[in-house]
Amino acid sequence: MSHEQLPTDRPAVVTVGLPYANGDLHVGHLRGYVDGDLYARALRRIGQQTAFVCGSDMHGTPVAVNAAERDVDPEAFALEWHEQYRDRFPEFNVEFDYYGHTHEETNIDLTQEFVRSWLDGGYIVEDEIEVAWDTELDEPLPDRYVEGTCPYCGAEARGDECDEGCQRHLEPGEIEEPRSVRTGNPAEYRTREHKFLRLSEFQEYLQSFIDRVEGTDNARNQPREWIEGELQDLCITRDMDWGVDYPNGDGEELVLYVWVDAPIEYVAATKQYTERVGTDTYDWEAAWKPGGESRHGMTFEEDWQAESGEIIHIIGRDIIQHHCVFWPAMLRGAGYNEPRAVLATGFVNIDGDALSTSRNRAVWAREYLDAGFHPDLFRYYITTGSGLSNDVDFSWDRFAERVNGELVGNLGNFCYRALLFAARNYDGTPETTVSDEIHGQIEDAVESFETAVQAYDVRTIGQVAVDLADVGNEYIQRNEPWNLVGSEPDRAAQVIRDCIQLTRACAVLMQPVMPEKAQRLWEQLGESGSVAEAGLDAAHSPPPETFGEPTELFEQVESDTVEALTEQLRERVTATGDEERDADSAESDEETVTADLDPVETDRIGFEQFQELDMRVGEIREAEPIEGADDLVRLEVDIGVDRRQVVAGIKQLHDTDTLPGTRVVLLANMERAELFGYESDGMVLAAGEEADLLTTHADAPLGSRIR
Ligand code: B3M
Ligand code: ZN
Repeated sequence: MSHEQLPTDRPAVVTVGLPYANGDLHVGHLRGYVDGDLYARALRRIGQQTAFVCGSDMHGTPVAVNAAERDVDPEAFALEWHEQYRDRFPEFNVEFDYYGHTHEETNIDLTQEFVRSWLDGGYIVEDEIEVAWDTELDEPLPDRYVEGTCPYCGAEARGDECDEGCQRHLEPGEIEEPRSVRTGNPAEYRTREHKFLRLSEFQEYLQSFIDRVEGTDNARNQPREWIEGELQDLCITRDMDWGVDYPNGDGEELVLYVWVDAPIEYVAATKQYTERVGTDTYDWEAAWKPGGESRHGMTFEEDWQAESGEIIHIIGRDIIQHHCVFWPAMLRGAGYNEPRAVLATGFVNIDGDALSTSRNRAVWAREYLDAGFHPDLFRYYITTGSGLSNDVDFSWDRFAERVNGELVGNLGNFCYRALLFAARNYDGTPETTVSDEIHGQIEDAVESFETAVQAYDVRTIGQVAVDLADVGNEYIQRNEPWNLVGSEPDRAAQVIRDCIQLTRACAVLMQPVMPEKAQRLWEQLGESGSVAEAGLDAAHSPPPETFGEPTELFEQVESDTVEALTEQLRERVTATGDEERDADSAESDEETVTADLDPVETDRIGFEQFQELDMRVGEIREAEPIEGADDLVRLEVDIGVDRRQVVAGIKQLHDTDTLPGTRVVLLANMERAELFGYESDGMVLAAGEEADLLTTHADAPLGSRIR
């Protein structure tokens, strides 16, 4: 059983996870918004009515903690960031149909309406629980106000999320050895009364939902573990002032947990979009609410097929549980439609290492623009640098390499050559029809675009035009029209006619990923309208008869610019690293570790026996915790001659985010093993209780054997 093919005649809504209004945007944030914008544009391109909505996440401790640190009012603090984001997104050609925020009245009202529906449905219970308390301040410590140890994986965690370990959501009272973030004191647990959404009521529903939701594999598979086990009720209230009040005057001192009102903003923003443009243009209820038929008495299967919109969420892979477990239950409990697809993106690494704002290892949105680069270059780089759910590396070197090679050298070069030749020799499009060969190539490209939209394959959508330009470059090179104009004018005209059609198809197909560049190319082809509004068929229709000489679409990124930007980043990271190392060594001086040491083996081995061990210098490229396994991490290790997937039991001992880029020693001829469904093809060597990873200290190339 699967969903109807896109485009459907129902309205679609594409959303991206709401940014917390609490700090500057960097390229890691931008990835999801650019992916979402590309996908929404691609949906419209295939004729799907689409609203693209988002908003700033204003509430919760992520905002309150940062505002308190600066001693400012959380509302004013969040609003300031909200306004910055609202203005920044369009600078990257991320054009939401509505960009709101969670503190707007529409969202507050709608959130309270959701809660009332849950109350009416009997989905809310009240319970006494233990919450962390700062005894010095005599105040409760919700969520990020408390830190401690994750009860599931032992990693250092925040009150409501194991952000550095197993990524699980943590309920109040679960974190072990709690400490107050405000005073640094150990926190105490105190009994308080709170409201809970009875997730267990939705277990059967969620099990059926997860079988039909589309999107990335991680979003469809990870939640199984959570919904197959016992579903813990979700505490939906907090002891805080900043947030949406719990409705009905009940629980007066309580606000709703930020993860209640945040996703509801997806609905509120769509509603506000309708309020702005009118229901004839876009009907938010058709997207979010079930159609005419009552769902009463329907099976889950009949139900999801009932008239509903196409709701597509794009999120970071760290918030899968919120979107594939809590959110569908919240929607169902209030009688709303469920998501059709959830796409969970990987993270952005910087120069091979995890992006870390605290280590200053980040490239900021502002910094990119200040360097004078066009937003469409970043959009292309970030959407096509890896598959959607994999991490993508950002480095200025690679950025320059890809822009210069793929955009300047391939796409830009092809279009420029074709247009210039056509303008000079024919004043525009030569009078002949497109050859079968090129018509077929364009047809294939259009088809892979359409298939990629069905498959939520953002990378392919972003790549199609560049691949088609490859075809064009090869074609023009092979046919050498410049040698034919004099001797075989008809053949020359045919070749250029074909190249102009390829250029036109490139403009149409590149529009979702590089909207501004596509529009410029469209105009160079003599068009005056909007390429966004021309349908996908425009890839095949003839271009205007006349147009003038073109200008270059892309500019080369100069190597001294790259060097300067790389240096700037390195200096910043090193400066922060030095400060941290100073602090670390001061700490470690205090504790001298004496391990319980094993005596040395008395059985000696020969050199030949030693040589049977094929140990290689490697570098970790990717690292991700394996869900459900207490201490396992899946690593991708580059050993020069090969790239190996290795499962290592080091999750509790290392910060997974910082592992990529680490040099290690890999036992490459270790027997293959399967752990938690993942094949482990090698073993990373480590020493001691803390799994201190073995490494080399000079520059032995990757793949060198240890002898
Ligand atoms: N504001 C940011 C995050 O956890 C959070 C997303 C809300 S989406 C409804 O990535
Ligand atoms: Zn954990």
